[in-house]
Amino acid sequence: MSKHKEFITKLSTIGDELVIEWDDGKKSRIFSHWLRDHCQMPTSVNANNGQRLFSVVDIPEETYIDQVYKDEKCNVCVVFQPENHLSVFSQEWLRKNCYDQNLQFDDRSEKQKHLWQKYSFEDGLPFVNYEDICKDDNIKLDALRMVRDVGFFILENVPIIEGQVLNVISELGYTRETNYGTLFEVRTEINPNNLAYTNMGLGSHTDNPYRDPVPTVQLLHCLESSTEGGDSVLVDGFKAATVLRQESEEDFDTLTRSWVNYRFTDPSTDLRSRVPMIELNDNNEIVKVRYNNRSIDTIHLPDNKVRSFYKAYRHWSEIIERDSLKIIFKLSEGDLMLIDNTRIMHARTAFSKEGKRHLQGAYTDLDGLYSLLNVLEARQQNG
Ligand code: NM2
Ligand code: OGA
Ligand code: ZN
Repeated sequence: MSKHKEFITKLSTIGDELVIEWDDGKKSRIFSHWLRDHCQMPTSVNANNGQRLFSVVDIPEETYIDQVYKDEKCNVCVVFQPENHLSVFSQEWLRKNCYDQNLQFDDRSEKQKHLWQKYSFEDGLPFVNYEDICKDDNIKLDALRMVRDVGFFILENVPIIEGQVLNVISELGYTRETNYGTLFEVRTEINPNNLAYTNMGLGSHTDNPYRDPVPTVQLLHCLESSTEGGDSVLVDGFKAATVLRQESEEDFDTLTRSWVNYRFTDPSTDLRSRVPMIELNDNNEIVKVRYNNRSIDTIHLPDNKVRSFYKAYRHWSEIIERDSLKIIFKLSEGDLMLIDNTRIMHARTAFSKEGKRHLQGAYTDLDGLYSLLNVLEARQQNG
């Protein structure tokens, strides 16, 4: 392989665009302002941290490409006027970043996920051994990829010690403290402020839709489990939303466009939000679901929208309780389940008064987990 692999065969300009012809026959057309804005020179981005040193208004509105040529290292040199500014781009950078050859990337989108349903885990649920993620970054990376792709994993052999859930979080990101504490005890209480703290069954839900921003990851660590029942149920909320879209585009649209109020109150708390049950990105791809029938506040909708909302809401609620979408298992003592709370709905079956069931829960956020995933992935790629 030659040192400077030639993969741009021709450079030219047409109007306000740079035209690149690639050796695989592809052609890119890049708007002059985009190119000037993405200048990689040390006067444009800090050489140490890569942060941009100017704002878009610093680029003259009348910017145009005056000259374009390759230097002796085959980098692409572009001279912009009226600044008389030279930008040098590597061919690799241009190919990796130019907007017409690279699809918009959104690691939260349904497009980046492996959607699943009841029979998707015939080879077994995504179990990971706790000690392994602590000792081996490659296994930690695999676990983080499971969060990204299927939305959850179950850690096994987590020491059955109170507070351990916070040690698990510190392996992956940062604890998200809420009114429920840095961690919370999920067990039967007298006079609970939340139905989670009873032996009742809980329907499929995401946690804390009444909080904005919502905690994006939930962990539940099983310390004691000797009751009848109390099984865990998970549903892929993105899959459920795609089923709704297939069955009724109209109902799907209604839920993405109807923002509902959620609320949680106790004597020292009053949390309120107004959010859609299904949230889309700018490409109409599902990026978040929120659902918790226990916490929906008074529904305020315009008169001409209330009937279609109830039709869509009923349809959605019916889909997320379908057996064909559910996986059901029982957390054993020492198991810890970690779930993407923007995607995966969880539920539990009712449990007996006899015996004991004690989970410790806590929240963290996806930003920290994805950041670690990206760092570990880059480290793995660079050997
Ligand atoms: N707890 C367990 O979001 C919810 O209200 C579900 C949350 C109380 C922190 C329960
Ligand atoms: C919760 C919850 C599930 C369980 O605490 O948010 O949904 O298994 N608990 O008790
Ligand atoms: Zn919950």
